[in-house]
Amino acid sequence: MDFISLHRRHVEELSGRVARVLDECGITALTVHSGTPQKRTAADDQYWPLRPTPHFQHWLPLAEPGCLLVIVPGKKPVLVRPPVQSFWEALAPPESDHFWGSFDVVEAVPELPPGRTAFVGDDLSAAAGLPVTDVNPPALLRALDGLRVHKTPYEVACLAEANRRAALGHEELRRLFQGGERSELELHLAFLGATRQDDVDTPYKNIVALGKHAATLHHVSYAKRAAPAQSLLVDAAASFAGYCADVTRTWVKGGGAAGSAFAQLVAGVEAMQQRLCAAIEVGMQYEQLHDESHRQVGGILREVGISRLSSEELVARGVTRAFYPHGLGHSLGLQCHDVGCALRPPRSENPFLRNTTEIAPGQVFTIEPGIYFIEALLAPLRSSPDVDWKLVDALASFGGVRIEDDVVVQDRGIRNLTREVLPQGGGPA
Ligand SMILES: [Mn+2]
Repeated sequence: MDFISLHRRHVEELSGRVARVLDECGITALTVHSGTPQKRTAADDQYWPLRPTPHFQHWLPLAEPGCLLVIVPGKKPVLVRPPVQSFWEALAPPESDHFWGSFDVVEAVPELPPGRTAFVGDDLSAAAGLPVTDVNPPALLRALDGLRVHKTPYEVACLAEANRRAALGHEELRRLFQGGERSELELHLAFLGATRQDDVDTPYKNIVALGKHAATLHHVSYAKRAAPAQSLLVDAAASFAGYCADVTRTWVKGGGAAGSAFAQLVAGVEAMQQRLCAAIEVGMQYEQLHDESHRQVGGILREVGISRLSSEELVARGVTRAFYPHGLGHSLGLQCHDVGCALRPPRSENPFLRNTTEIAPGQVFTIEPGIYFIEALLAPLRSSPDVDWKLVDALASFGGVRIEDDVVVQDRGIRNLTREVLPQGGGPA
């Protein structure tokens, strides 16, 4: 189905769901503001590019400041799009025109029905001039966040397109890494070129880490000079119509005993990531899958020879948490760390887990296990005789491995949006 029809159905479905939410909250009409550019510093007159309010983008991919969406149940949504006054800068036109047909586009705020009208948006000063009764009411925001957990077919198509674009960048970086010595900055710029994105267009700052830099989970301070490295971790993606892909790949090259041990580690994480994807079932707690990933990390540490303890002991003694400190994954959509899937906090031993939902059809989330050599986390274990510290020190120059895909939960099993366009999760470049 084309994007025009998919989007029309998306707005129909969203209209019905929002009408129910408004009714529950006793609200008659909803206004959603697109946002206002933020100043980079108070001292100068430069602004960050607009990141539209996600609740606005849930309806349409328009990244223009000062727009207002007016939703009155039973009526066609109205888009208030004030004429542009600035002659200093011109707004980029939307990349695709598929969404216009679902809205009445006007220049001034229409008359609102009597009753309560809610304002939803980041810029509270924009609410001041509007005839609204409720500004960002928490119960309504929670309910609207909840609507974003279940993705419509339109949203899944946008996420699939974002993955298709991200794959072009990952393929290019794998090729460049395999071909010779490159700096991280050069690889970052090559990713932008291959995906036709400016730095500000990416869904999150590209993570490009050669060698030991991969031990920094969010390595974004790129080395500017080329240097020899046997491993490359790239956590970078693309977006489409406001929807974010989030993809990580880890490549290895060269030989040596440590090189082959690291290659074995990458192969272990790749196989484990695929087993976890295959284990996803409707009705399962996401946190249960996260716990299973720790048992499997324990198994890999044993297989590679980092420890002779059983995987159960490695989990119980907290060893897996030193090598794998982050969560298995998070909800994905209009935000890279999307809302609505962490309504309750994780158990205390999983402090960084951002998804604690029961897995349900229509959810989109990442599956991204990893194993790293982070000295600050390993230092407290150094006195333990149960870890082969010589091997750990030899592997530390590779930094670590992470493999991340974006998956859609279906009635049975999943659709893996990333593997459809990027079949390999990592391994020899
Ligand atoms: Mn992620």
